[in-house]
Amino acid sequence: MIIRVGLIGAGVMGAEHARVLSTAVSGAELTAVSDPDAERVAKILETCPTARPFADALDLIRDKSVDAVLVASPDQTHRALVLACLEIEKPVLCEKPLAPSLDECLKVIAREQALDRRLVTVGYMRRFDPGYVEMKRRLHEGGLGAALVMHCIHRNAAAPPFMTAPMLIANSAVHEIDIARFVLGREVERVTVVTPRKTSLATIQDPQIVFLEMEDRVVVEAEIFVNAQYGYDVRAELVCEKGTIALTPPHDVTVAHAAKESFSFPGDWRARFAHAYRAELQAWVSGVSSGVPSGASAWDGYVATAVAEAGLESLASRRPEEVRLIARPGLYV
Ligand code: ISE
Repeated sequence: MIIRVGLIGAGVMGAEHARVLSTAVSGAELTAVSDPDAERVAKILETCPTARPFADALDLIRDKSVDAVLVASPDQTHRALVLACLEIEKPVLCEKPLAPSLDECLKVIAREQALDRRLVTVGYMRRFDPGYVEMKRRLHEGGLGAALVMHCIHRNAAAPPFMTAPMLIANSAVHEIDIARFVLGREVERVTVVTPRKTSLATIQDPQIVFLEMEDRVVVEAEIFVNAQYGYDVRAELVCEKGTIALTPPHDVTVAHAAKESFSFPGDWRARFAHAYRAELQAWVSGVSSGVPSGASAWDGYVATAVAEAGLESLASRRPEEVRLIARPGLYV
């Protein structure tokens, strides 16, 4: 069975998803692309001749040549597009965040719950990164004892000009929030954002340190630094009672030259998480075929936004802020 995918959003992530879907995922075909920027669409169509352009994203969602929808458009468009998919019960993979505000996320959850069927997947791709998967496995295997602290580093070489200080939380730290929940299997109770001296190489408050106090008093500490200059660098170390589990930086080779040994950092998240993006898309396509969903659910998307919202409050108040979640609906248990 071939799943015919319609892509909404032909920017950086949309183009990457189109490339991965048509070159590295089995059981799927890109049949439709929509973006207000016709040039971007044309660029994708050059390499994906099976796809048709759609001027209107809602027409794409409703079209009979589309079995499932991949949303990679700007964050503020996510809610309406995901709800339109749910309206006609089409599976949808929505890039993170599910929606920028809690109200919007709750609307999606309510609609999906009313259908009593999981159709929404949120693109928290790190859940498919072999390093984090192994970290989770080793922790839950039990030999290292209980998790105590998780140290995370999230550095980008340079933020785009539209990046604001709150976006360090809402756009970047959400990955740390989601992966901490995924690895530890615990919810976040309280968030504190601390702002160190800011780099002179940016106008916004950068870096920021995010502390997540999880259930059972496990603490996650994440440095978010989006103008770190030297490359894209994501690290994590989980400190347990009897040892630690750390990600090893993925690089194909180390070069010994001129009395030094070195390796290169990826330019951005597409290269660093290439395996995760491919595995996420493959799992989604396979899940659409089999009817068994995988990856982050709408509930996970809601929780990440709720924790980020508490983080934004803390950024403004300079105090720890509580995370208040609704009771987990039965569909997501
Ligand atoms: C970007 O939007 C992403 O999702 C990347 O994974 C993240 O590392 C980056 O900081 C964000 O800006």
